Amino acid sequence: MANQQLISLELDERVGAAAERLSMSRREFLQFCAALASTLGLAPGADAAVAEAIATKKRPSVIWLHFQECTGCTESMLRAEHPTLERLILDVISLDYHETLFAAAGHQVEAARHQAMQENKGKYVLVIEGAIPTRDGGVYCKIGGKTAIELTKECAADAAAVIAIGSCASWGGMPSTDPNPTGASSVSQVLGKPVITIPGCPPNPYNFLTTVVQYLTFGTLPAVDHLGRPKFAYSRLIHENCERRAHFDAGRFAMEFGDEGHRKGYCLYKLGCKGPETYANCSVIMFGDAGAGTWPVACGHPCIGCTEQGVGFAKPIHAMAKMKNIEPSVFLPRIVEEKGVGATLGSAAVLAAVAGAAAGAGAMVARNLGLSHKAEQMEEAKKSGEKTEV
Ligand code: FSX
Ligand code: SF4
Ligand code: F3S
Repeated sequence: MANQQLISLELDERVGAAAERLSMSRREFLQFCAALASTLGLAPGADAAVAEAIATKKRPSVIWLHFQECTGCTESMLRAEHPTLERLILDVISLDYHETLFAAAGHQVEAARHQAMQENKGKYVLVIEGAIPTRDGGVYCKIGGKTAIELTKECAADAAAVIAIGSCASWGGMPSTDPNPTGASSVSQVLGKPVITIPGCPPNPYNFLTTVVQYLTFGTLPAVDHLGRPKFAYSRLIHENCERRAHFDAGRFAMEFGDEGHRKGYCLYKLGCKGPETYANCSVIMFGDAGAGTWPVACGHPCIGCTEQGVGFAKPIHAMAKMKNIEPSVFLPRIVEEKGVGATLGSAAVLAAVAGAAAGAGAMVARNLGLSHKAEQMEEAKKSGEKTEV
């Protein structure tokens, strides 16, 4: 059923002005707001509230700090290839302090931070990008004479919300990799309390935008899991919604980069894909609004688990993932049985792997996947013995 409230906004002048600012048509703007509302899992009718908020509400002041990182978060958020996304983020927030994007420098910049904090006391959103070095009193990252630890505490004191953006700020990320010489720590470790985390290296701009839009529209923050990750984005394993999932279930794997299976788009599990143990929505929303195929697995690279503490930058890229949940998504196409015995044996392997995963036996899963590999060999043998079907 069409949402009359949203449709009626198409004639609203405020919506017209917002759409013009963003170089969108009014309809595109409303469609985008509806998509954001449905990403958040909001009730019907909330899309109109989102559209009105983006079009009319005062943008929340954002103080954005940079510590130990590569600036990839900023690159992906605010310098996105696709101009609409970048403009939208900058239209939804008032970016009052950002070291990378500021034209000013030195004392001027520090003054701008103090001013923004004073004027928006208790109302601003603090975004932290990068890990915080804690060893040796935090001397490994200083800005304007203050350590990252001091700046984090100072800026968090009067913030309405703290968002740790990227894996570095969320759980230490790449800088915290063993042996972690600088004592790189997460924002919540330094503040001693939970914060919203949007991990990913880099994180997906939509997950940040959606979080901020919820705050702008309703003054609330999204529901989060035990690691502070918004549930709308991090409650499903990548493996549950992967476009290569049917190949996994059928036991069809790429065995080497560039081999036939890789070229045919088979599952990357045996090349070390960490999708089965990584919670994120990359496989569903992709990256950068640049269309289909814009996420690691679609490009032919295994997921390295960049959003997942203990997986990304911790497990070797080629190590096989631990299976957590191997129920296939109902949204994916079923296995095509007539494409050979691989499907039958592959399905058997999956069933056996369910038992293995339930018993927590990694070796069992590996053995069962070996069975899938056998299925592959049988498929090969079948092909070479018979005429190839088109
Ligand atoms: Fe880089 Fe951000 Fe990775 Fe870290 O993203 S993309 S190293 S998560 O903090 O800049
Ligand atoms: Fe996709 Fe990786 Fe799962 Fe294969 S193992 S289905 S490539 S997420
Ligand atoms: Fe990261 Fe894996 Fe997504 S590497 S970007 S979590 S597909």
